[in-house]
Amino acid sequence: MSDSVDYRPMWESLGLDLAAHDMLLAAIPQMYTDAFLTQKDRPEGMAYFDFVMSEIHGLRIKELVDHKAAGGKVIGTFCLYVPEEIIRALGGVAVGLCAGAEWAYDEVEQILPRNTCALIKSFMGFKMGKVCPYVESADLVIGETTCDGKKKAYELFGEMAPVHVMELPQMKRPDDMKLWRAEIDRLVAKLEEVTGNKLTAENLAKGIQEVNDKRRALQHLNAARKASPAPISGKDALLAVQVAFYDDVPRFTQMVNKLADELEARVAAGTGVAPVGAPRVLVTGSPMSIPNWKLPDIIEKAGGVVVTEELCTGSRYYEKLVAEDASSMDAMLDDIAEKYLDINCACFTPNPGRIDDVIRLAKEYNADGILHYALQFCGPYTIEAYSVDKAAQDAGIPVLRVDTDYSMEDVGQLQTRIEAFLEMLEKPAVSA
Ligand code: BJ8
Repeated sequence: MSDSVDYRPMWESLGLDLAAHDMLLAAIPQMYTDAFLTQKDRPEGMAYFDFVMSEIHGLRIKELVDHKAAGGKVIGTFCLYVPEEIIRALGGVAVGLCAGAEWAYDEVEQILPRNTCALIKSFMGFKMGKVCPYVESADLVIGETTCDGKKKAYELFGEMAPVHVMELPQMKRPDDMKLWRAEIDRLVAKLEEVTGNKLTAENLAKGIQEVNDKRRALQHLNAARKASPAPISGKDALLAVQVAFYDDVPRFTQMVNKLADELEARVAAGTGVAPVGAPRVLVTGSPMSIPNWKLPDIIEKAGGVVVTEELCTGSRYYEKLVAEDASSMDAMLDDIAEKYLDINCACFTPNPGRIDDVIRLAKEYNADGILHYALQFCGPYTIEAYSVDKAAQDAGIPVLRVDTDYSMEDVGQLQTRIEAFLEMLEKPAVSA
């Protein structure tokens, strides 16, 4: 955090618990330095992300406060199914809310079962502990009926903050699409009420284009990761997607495109972050919110390189775009409904698209192995791991299944398992 600006009055005005927030801010820099700043041969373009991270509770929050002072609204989200295009079209700023670290679990476990997944406990803990300036800036939080844990937690969250829950179908039949399309209309009505603005074909077309540009920039960046040696670490690429949920959209797009250009030049020059033979890993499963860098960090410190992520903080976020050729507002909303229902979250049944994506991405990115990561007590991803494993075996790709949470207690054991997995993936040296 910048030393020259005192953000404490701003945090106080947002209602943060300053003492608890100080403790949180004291922990993150060491974690960040250890995971990111110790990496060798990082692309220069990562300096922007280092800066964003250093100001994630400072300058970015100041921007949100200024936006609100000018009459704008901040809308918090926890899930990929919430259409950011509509929020932007109505003059709102969408922010992904804190859910990647253990916080105030003692309080959380007073109201939620201990065996609730870490992501849910985390977002409840950040709210109950009053340490997340994003959630405290939000004029509205949008929830969704994805997994049972989230669905029920939003009822409790709604007692502490204004929440609007979107009903997400759990299947993808034509009637489900009708329900989902109606939910999009309900969201538009709610956001119009909160923002005081009216959705039009013009502002929606702009929202669609801006968010598509952001996703295109991430596609551009990630395309470079197909190369060997990989021009960027998995940790840095993950960080770029994590920041996509917080940052100003046009600025982020510009900086990611700049980084992607640099990666193209690195690929052309054969510059990598890991040796050519380093085991290439695809990571798939539950989302990884800031500061959950645990698994990519272990993989890369053990000599592997993560080359792609089939995650909500990965390809599920940037691979698909909203069509840009609709001319009426209704047709644009149809396109938005279609694009979002096409996300392959494990909350859906059946969910063959995710399995296909994992295998396709493993091939496109030349992954030597797949690490399936499920947050402990996450039923959808833990159960779907079986189908991913089976499809990968059929495709001849080794899989390591890891169930973990945000604590550091199992790091030693995970290191041992991951090192053994990477050893198995190492290609035999070609003799002369
Ligand atoms: S679209 S993955 S962001 S729901 S890890 S809370 S599923 S018990 S986060 Fe998710 Fe949207 Fe799907 Fe993506 Fe429940 Fe599992 Fe916890 Fe989860």
